[in-house]
Amino acid sequence: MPGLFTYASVVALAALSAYVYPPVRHELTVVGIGRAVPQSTIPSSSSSADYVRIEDTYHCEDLHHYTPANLLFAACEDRPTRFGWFPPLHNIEPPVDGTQGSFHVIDPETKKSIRLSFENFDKTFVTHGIDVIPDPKDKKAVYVFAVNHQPNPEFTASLREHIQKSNSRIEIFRYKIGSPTIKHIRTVADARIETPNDIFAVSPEEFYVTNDHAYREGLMRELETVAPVGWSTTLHITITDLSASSPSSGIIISTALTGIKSNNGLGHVHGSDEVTVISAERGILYRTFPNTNKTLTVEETIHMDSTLDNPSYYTDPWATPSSNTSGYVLAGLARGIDLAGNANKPDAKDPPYVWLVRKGKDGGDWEKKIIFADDGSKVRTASAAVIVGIDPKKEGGRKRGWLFVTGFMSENMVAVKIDL
Ligand SMILES: *[C@@H]1O[C@H](CO)[C@@H](O)[C@H](O)[C@H]1NC(C)=O
Ligand SMILES: *[C@@H]1O[C@H](CO)[C@@H](O)[C@H](O)[C@H]1NC(C)=O
Ligand SMILES: CC(=O)N[C@H]1CO[C@H](CO)[C@@H](O)[C@@H]1O
Repeated sequence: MPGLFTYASVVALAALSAYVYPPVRHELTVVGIGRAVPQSTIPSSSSSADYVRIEDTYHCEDLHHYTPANLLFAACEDRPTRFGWFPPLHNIEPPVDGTQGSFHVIDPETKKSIRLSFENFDKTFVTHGIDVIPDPKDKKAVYVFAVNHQPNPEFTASLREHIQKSNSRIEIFRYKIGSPTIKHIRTVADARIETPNDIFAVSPEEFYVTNDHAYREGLMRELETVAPVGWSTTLHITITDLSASSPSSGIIISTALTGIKSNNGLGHVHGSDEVTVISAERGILYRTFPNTNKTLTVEETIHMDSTLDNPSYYTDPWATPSSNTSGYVLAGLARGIDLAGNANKPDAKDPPYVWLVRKGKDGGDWEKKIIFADDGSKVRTASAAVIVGIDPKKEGGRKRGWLFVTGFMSENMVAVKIDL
């Protein structure tokens, strides 16, 4: 989830330093200053054979392809509550009681979305990043970790000054593949989990979570947004008791990574212990690896020309040494600069970009190509994108795939057939 750009402050910063400080010039490109709204890469004449608008996918922010069962998992708000209450976008009107988003499972073949109902969970659920990992004890089940931006129950319209407005936390669920329900296992909450954004689960008892900002609101938050500071953190959490009923018990928390500006989405790379970390506002992908003490060390950085969100990794199942389309799939905004002004506007359009970044031939430089763009009318914003490959035998030998794109401010998810 990209953070907050205050239009006036970014413009002021731009005017002051664009010609003086080259890194700032790159940041201006990243947030899209001077960039026109892109044309949609979805052909206007497309049929359902190559473009599908997926029904019942309102404000689904994060999306995962769980390959063992070939299912997509998404966490969705289902209703327009984000325009009032969504702390990551600094929309902090006191929310209506009992707002509950949901998980959806989507079959990539039929492109039908099914809402799961909850077992053992009737709490407010304001969705954000998720992760889905196999249950090591049951091949037919997964654990689903999800950020929940619960409001502080004491925050009301009449009591809004000097109060911490959000009680953001992590919810852990278990899901039997094929079931219409998903079961709540426990909640994890701690004062150090302040502005949680995305989750990287290692096992049912261990995960990483990003705090996208050090400050929830106020002047320091504004400064943190515009200044070249790396105040965000990634935490490592060990769960010593998966059945603890108190959200703060049975956990051990340590800081795994610091020094990055707006660390945001986290991603897995198939067959590797890499933890991919994204700086949303700076458009940088950090390839990090865990140490034995669970801290993360950055091994490589890849700079992109737009803001970014949750990374995914596509493993080409038909890869050969001479034809290999595996790479990072990165969703972002063409004009991140407009986001703050649009964050509470139901009718605004925020044009998305999706990049595929792969290692060049013979291990050379990273090749970065835009595989999807829209003017914001078919999909508004992009927070996650995944590729589900198509067997080249069905496409006359061509490497193609279905790209699923979701946006944190989008009324629906789309699926579009693309060349890889
Ligand atoms: C963790 O291990 C790394 C790599 O060995 C080391 O650089 C770092 O200082 C250690 N951190 C802590 C908190 O022990
Ligand atoms: C395809 O490329 C990825 C990333 O460089 C690599 O990990 C994988 O082993 C390659 N696959 C084949 C079959 O060469
Ligand atoms: C940690 C996390 O939630 N990252 C995920 C972002 O979305 C991709 C695509 O589904 C996942 O593979 C990542 O694990």
